[in-house]
Amino acid sequence: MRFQRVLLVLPEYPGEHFKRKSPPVGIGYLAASLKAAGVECFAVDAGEVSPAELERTVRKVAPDLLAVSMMTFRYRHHYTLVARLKGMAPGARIVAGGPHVSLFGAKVLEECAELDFAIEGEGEISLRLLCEGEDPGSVPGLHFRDGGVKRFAGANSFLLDLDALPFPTYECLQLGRPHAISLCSSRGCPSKCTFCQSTNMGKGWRARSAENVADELEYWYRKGHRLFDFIDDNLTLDRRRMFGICDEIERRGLTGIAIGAAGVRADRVDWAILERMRRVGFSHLSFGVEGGNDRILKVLKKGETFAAIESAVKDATELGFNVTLYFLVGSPYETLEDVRDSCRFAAKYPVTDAFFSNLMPIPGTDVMEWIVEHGRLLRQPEDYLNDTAEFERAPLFEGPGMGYAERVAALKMTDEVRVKIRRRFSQRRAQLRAVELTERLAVVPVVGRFCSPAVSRAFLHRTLLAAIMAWARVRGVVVSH
Ligand code: B12
Ligand code: SF4
Repeated sequence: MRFQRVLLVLPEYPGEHFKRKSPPVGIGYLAASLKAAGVECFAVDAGEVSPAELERTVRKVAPDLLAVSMMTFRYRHHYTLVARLKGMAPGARIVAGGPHVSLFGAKVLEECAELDFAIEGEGEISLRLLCEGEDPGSVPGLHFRDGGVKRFAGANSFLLDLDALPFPTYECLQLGRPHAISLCSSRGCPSKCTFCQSTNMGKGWRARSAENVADELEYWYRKGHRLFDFIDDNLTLDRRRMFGICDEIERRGLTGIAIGAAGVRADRVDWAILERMRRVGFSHLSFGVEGGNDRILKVLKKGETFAAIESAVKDATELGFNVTLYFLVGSPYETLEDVRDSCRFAAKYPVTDAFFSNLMPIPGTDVMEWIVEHGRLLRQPEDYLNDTAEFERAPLFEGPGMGYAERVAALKMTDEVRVKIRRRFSQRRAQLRAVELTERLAVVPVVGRFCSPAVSRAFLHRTLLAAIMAWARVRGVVVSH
């Protein structure tokens, strides 16, 4: 069975969640890989179109394969979407992939009757093979139905040569001009944080070469893009590679860019590397702090010391980065006093923002096991994963450290701290703008009111030059230019 027309579908995430500001990288990679194999590829973000528009798109594209990307978060909504898609295109087959499938495998086929296939792990090769008509039994990571019996083709190994992948393409998404371009320069994470579900990309860290990363940056740069976001979990794990990326950005003259990096581990940066990054255009860094002291970091198996985190945040703010900090509220054994430590640290340095997440245990993580053993779930995962919004503040479990009331108090306290931090940042930004404007007004002389800044700058330049030459003549110094 071959598939020639594929519609990639991103489900909607109703409610208050982290919103995507840039195109989805996973979809971009899948589209590029299918395109390279000659498969016609389209994409739609169900969160960005009305149900009627979604249906119109499905009918217009008339795909023979619908490929739905799934996170565990809101998974029941994704299953409903699959059922709706089946109704819109009864003749098409449907395949699911993404973190939810990597975590639950065959269970996804069991729970979602309308699904024909599910692919675990990275989809570039497996989805292509499925479309090319490879026998399902030999497509790595593929779960499929064979005469009513569910079968698994075997584990999908992680891609090692990431440089060999074509750059992601977003043309099929018809996004208009995206706010920023996301870049994924490495995959996988060797750390063992107990709250994180990072099985999707594996424990082995795999990286693209500095040249290949810069090639992609330059590719987007030449198309006029200037805002970039690295979405890696561990952008700076290999120090030499990070310096290499900075060198390439500089060597290729990619100036006037602003780059953000969400996944930077504090113990993997120092002043030298941060300074280098700042100089070539990195402007925004996010650090996962999670807890306010070493005791909590140890419980979370964060694998770094609080001193390392503090040093990185101090350096980054001194170097003028916009810094966002991420904390968890309600970690195992965390007390109200520990949460106060988090709040004190969040307010200590001039950061741009600090997020305090109400810890939402994801199945498959150590935190979930801990709760089952030592605490008490206040709501069942299948409920809160499907009806709780990311920013809701009702505690989902309790355990030694904090009961329900303390958790509510802790979340309220962190909300207040965040308001203060954001207000402080707005004030600082307003002050900086005021200074900038005053300087600009000082540069543009009175004539600036009657002509363009360029003309007034030229006027100022000539006047200054004339003044310097007059001064030189008076002092008997010869000035030439
Ligand atoms: C960037 C990012 C976001 C962005 C954009 C998400 C997006 N849909 O593009 C934003 C900020 C919006 C976001 C939000 C959330 N995220 Co997020 N996010 C990430 C992050 C850091 C990178 C994702 C990425 O682009 N990876 C690189 C690409 C290449 O990988 P990929 O997207 O997984 O796609 C590959 C495979 O999964 C597979 N695949 C994907 N889709 C499909 C579909 C088919 C049919 C097939 C065959 C294969 C396939 O093939 C792709 C290519 O190899 C990951 C961590 C990570 N390292 O992956 C977390 C991650 C995906 N997020 C996670 C979570 C929990 C969330 C949130 C619920 C809240 C939160 N705490 O962050 C919200 C969800 C709300 C929402 N609106 O999406 C979890 C998901 C866990 C799970 N089991 O579901 C992850 C894994 C983080 C973690 N370690 O816990 N996120
Ligand atoms: S939280 Fe970050 S560092 Fe920790 S395991 Fe997850 S991806 Fe790795």
